[in-house]
Amino acid sequence: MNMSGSTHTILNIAVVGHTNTGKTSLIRTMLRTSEFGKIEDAAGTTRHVEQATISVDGAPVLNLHDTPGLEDAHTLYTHLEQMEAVFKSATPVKILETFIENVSAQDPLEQEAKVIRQVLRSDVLLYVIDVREPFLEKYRIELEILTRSTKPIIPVFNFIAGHNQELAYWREQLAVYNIHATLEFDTVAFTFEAEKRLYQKIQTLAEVHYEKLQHLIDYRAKVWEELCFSGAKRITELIVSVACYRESKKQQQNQAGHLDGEGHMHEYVRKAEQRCLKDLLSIFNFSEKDVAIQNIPVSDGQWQLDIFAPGILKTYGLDVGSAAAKGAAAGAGIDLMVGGLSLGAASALGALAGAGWSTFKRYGDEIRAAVQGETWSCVDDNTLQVLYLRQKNLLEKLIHRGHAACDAMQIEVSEKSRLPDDWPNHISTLRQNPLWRMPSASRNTDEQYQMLESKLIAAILNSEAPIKN
Ligand SMILES: Nc1nc2c(ncn2[C@@H]2O[C@H](COP(=O)(O)OP(=O)(O)OP(=O)(O)O)[C@@H](O)[C@H]2O)c(=O)[nH]1
Ligand SMILES: [Mg+2]
Repeated sequence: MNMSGSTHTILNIAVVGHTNTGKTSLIRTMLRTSEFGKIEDAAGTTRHVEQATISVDGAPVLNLHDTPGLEDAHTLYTHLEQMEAVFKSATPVKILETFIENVSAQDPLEQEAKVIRQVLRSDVLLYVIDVREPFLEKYRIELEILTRSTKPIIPVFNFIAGHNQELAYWREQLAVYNIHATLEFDTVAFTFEAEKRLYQKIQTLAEVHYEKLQHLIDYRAKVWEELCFSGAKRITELIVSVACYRESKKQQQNQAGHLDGEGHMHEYVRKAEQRCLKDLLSIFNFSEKDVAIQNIPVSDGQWQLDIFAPGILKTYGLDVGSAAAKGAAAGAGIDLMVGGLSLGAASALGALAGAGWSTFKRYGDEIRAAVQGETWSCVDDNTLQVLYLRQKNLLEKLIHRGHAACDAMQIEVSEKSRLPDDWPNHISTLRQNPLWRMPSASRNTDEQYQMLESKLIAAILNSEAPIKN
C-alpha cells in the first residue's frame, strides 16, 4: 500500500455518503490497517479527501478516496437547482462541473464541493449507508445529486448486525432509484466473503479493470487462507507442546521448597499459552488497539483471566459439575499412568528385557520410571480443553476482523466452540510421545504425528474454513 502513485490506469473509487456512516472505517478495513484517516463517532470527522492505494505485488490496483460526509445535501441541491434555472441547456454533469469550478474556499458549500470534485474524478462510487437510519429526505437528495454524476453507484450497507428489518427497508427504497446491486459490509465484523463480493460488484461496473481486480481477489483469498492455516497450526503446536509435557515426580520432590511441581507445570502452561497468544496476534497483524476493538479479553498482551483461575471452565462452557465431582479443577495435573498410557509397568519391564535400543529410546522414560518406581505427572484434560477452546475462540475473533471502530464494542462471534472428534485419543497419543513437545525433523516427518496434526488443524478450521474461489 502506498499513499501516492500514478492514477493513470488505476481504478479510482470514491467512498461517499452521509456523515458518520463509516466511510473511513470501510477504507481502513479494505486497506487492512487502522493507520488510515481518523474515525470518530461524530459528524464531520473527515474534513478533506484522502487517498490510499491498494496494490498487489507492488502493482497498484485501485485508489480509494475517502471523502468528507455530506452534511448539507439540501442546500447543495437547492443551489444546483438554481444553477439549472440559469444554465437551461446544460446536462446535470455539466452543472456539477460548473459548481465545483466556481465554488470559493469560504463558500459554505466548500465541504460538499470537495466531495463532488472527487466523485467526478472517480470511476465508481461506494455509497455507505448506516441502515439504522430511516430513509429520510436528506438521503433521497444525496442520491439525487450523486446520480447526476452518471457514475456507477454501489450502496454499501453498514451497521447491519442485528438490523435485518431496516436492511430490507433500505433495499426497497433503493430499488425505487433503480439501484439493485447492493452490498452488506459490516466494517467491524466483516468476513472475507463480503469483501470478495464487494470487489466482484466493482468488477461488473468497471470492466476494463476486471483482470486486475480478479488478481486482487485471488491474492486476498490466498493470503486469507494462509493466515487461517497458520493460526490453526500455531494453536495445534500449543496443544501438542502442552499435552506432551511431563514432569517427573521425583524432580518435583527435589524442587520442593523452591517451586512445587504444580507451580512448575502451571508456569510452563502459562508461558506456552502466552507465546501462542503473541504469535496469533502477530500472524493477524493485530495491534493493541485492534485487540480492544474486537473485545478480546487481553490486556498488555496477556489474557485477562489466568488459565488456572477458578471459574475458567465455566467461561468456556465446560462441564463444571462433573469436573468438580471428580475433584479435577483445571491445573490439577494428573498422574501419567492415569493419563491413558498404554505401556503399563509390567509391559515396560517386558519391553526392557526384550527390546532393542530403538524401543528403549522411544519408551526410555517410562521404562526407567517403571524400574525406578518413578512416576510422571502431566497436564490434565480440563486445562487442555480450556487451552484449546480459548485459542479457537480467539482465532474466530481474529478472522472476523475489521479495522473500524475506535471504541471497544460487543461483537460476539457465534459460539461454535467444541472439541475435535477423537480428542481423548489425540491427547493420549500426545502424552505417550513426550519427544513431540518441541518441533523436530523426526517429529515433523512422523506419519502418526502428521495425521494427528492435520486432524487438529482441520478441526480448528472447520467452522472457519477459508473461502476458496
Ligand atoms: N457497530 C459498528 N460501528 C461502526 C461500523 N462502521 C463504523 N462504525 C463506527 O461509526 C463511527 C463513524 O465511523 P467513521 O468511519 O468515522 O465514519 P465516516 O463516515 O468516515 O464519518 P465522517 O468522516 O465524519 O463523515 C465510528 O464510531 C465507528 O467506530 C460498523 O460496521 N459497525
Ligand atoms: Mg470519515
